[in-house]
Amino acid sequence: MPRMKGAELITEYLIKNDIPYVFGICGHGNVGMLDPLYQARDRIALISPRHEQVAAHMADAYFRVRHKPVATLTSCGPGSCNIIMPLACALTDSSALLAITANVPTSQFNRSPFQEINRHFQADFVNIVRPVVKRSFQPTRVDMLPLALRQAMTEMLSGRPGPVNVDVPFNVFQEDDEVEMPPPAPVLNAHRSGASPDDIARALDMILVAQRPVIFIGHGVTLSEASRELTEFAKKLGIPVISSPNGMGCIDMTDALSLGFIGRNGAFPANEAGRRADVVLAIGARFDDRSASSWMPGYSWNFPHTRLIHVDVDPAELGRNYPPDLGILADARTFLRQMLTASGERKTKGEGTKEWLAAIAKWRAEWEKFTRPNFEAHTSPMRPERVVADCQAVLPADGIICCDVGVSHNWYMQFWNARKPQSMLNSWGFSGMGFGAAGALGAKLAAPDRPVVAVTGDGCFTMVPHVLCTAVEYNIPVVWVIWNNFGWVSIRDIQLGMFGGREHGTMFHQGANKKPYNPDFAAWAKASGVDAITVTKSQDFRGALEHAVKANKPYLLDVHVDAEVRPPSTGAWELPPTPYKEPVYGQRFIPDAAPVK
Ligand SMILES: Cc1ncc(C[n+]2csc(CCOP(=O)(O)OP(=O)(O)O)c2C)c(N)n1
Ligand SMILES: [Mg+2]
Repeated sequence: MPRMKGAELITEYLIKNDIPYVFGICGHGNVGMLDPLYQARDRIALISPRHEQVAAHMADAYFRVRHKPVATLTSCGPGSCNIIMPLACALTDSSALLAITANVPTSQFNRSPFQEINRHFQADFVNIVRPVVKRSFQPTRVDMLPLALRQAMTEMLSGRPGPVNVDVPFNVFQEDDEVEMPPPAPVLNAHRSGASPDDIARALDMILVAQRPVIFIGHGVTLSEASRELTEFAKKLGIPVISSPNGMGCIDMTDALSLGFIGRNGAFPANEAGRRADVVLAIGARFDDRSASSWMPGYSWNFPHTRLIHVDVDPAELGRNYPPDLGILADARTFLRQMLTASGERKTKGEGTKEWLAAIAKWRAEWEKFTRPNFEAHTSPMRPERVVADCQAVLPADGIICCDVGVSHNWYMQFWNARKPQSMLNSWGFSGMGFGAAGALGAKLAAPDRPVVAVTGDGCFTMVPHVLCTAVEYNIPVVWVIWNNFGWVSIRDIQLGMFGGREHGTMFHQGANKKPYNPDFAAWAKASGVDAITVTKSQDFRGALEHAVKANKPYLLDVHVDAEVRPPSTGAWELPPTPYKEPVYGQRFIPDAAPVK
C-alpha cells in the first residue's frame, strides 16, 4: 500500500472520479490541501472565487448542466459556514456537490482553538451542516479517509442526488499513512430502479381510460436524463406536459404538447389543464406550494377528485402533499421505458385525447392573445415580457439561462421556453439570492461551448458582485443581465398587496426624499475589468445582448425594467394565516378562471 498524506489521497481520489474542478477559498484550516492541488494542477483545477457562497453555487450549477459533480473546498469556521445557504439550495433542488470542509486539529478538539465550534460537541461543523446535506462524514485519521471518501461520493450520486460533506481536521490533510486508493464511486444513474409489472399495467390502465390526462414533470426527469422517453411517450399517447422549473426543457417547450409552468405565475393553459385533468401522471415532481397554488383545490390541481399516479425515486416525495392513487418508486427513465414498451402491446383508444387537446389549444390561444402584445412593446424602462422575449430570440436552443430569484424569475417561469434539458437553471426549493449570478460561472465551466446568460435582480446581484472578479481572473465569459428595478420588488409587491399599499424596507432609496438609488452597475463592472452596457429602453436590449453573447467575454448588461408591471396571476399562492385574496399582486387572468370545484 502506498504511503500518502491525507490531502494527497483526497486529491487523487477526486481525480480518479473524474472531478475536474475544486471551487474553494483558502484558510489556515485547508492550506494543507492546496499543495497537493498545486502538484496535480494539470489534472484538477482550483478556482478560487471571492466568497464561499459563490463557490458552492458554482458547483451546484456545474452539476445541473453536466450531471457530473465537482468539489468545493472551504476552511474551518466562518469559511465553511458561508456555504450553508448554497448547500440548502443544492439539497432542496437535488443537486450534487462534494463539500470538503476543514476543521481544527484533532489534538485540539474541545480546547476551543481558533475557529472551533464546540458548545455541544467537538469540532462540531457536522451539526451545523447536517440539515442541508444528504450526509456528513468526519474522518479523524488518514486511514479513515478511503472509506469516507468512497461512501461520500456514492451517497452524493445515488438515488436522489444531493450535496455531501466531508469534514477534515487540519492534521488529517497533513499526516500520512499506508492507504489503499478506493475504487471510484458509481456515476449518476448507475443504478436504476424500475416499477413492478403490475404497477406498469395499472398505470397504463388508468392513463388509457383517461379523457383528460396530464403529465407533470420535475427535476427527477431531468436528472434521470429521460427527455427522449418522455417526449416519445407524451407524443405516442397525445398527453400534454406541464413542467416544474427544473424539469423545463425535457420536452421542447415550443412543442404543442408543452403547457409550461403551473401555479400562481404559471401559464394559463397549464393551470386550466391541471385543475381539469381526470388523471395526472407526476414524474420526479413534488407538488411544492408554488407549483400547486398552495394546495388550494381547484386552482392548479384538483386532487383527490383527479386521480394521481406519482412516480419518484424518493419515497418521501410519494404522498408528501397528495396521497397518490398509485405511487411508484422508480427511476423516471426506466419507468417511461417500461410504459413505452407496455403501451406498444396495448391498443390505444380510437379518438385518444383529441377533444382534450382541442380544449387546451383554445386556452393557449386566449393566453397568447392576452400576453403576446406586450412581448413587442417599446417602452422605457423596459416591459418585463420584452426582456424575456428578446433573450429567447438571442439565445440558441442549447444556450443556458441561469435564473436568480425575484420578479424576473417569475416572468421567466411563466414565459421562458426551454428547448433542451439542463439548459434552464433555477434555485427553486430554497430560492437563494445569488444563485443565478454566481451559478452562471459554474454553468459556463460545465459547458464552455454554449452561451450562458445569468438573469439576476439588482438585489440579487448586489449580494454577490464579486462574481465579476472571478470571471475576469479565470476568463469565464458569462453574460449578466441585471434586471434593474431599483428594489426588492417581488417582496415589495407582496407587501403592497397585504399591507394597505405601504412600502417599507423593500425599495432602494437615497436621502430623505427617497430618490431611487442603485450603484452604476456598468461602471462597477468596468472597474472590475468587465465590459458593460446600460440599457434603458427596449429598442436597445436585443442588440446589446447579441453583442454581449458574441463578444465571448465576461459582459454585464444593466437593464432598467419597469417595476410597476406585474406578472399575470393564473393560479394562487397563499401565506397563512393571511387569507388568500385575489390577486395579492399582479392581475388575475381570464374571466372564467374561477377554481374548479
Ligand atoms: C439570500 C436571500 N435573502 C432574502 C431572500 C428573500 N427575497 C426573495 S426575492 C427578494 C428580492 C429580490 O430582489 P431583486 O434581486 O432586486 O429582484 P426583484 O424581485 O426586484 O426582481 C428577497 C429579498 C432570499 N430569497 N434569499
Ligand atoms: Mg430588484
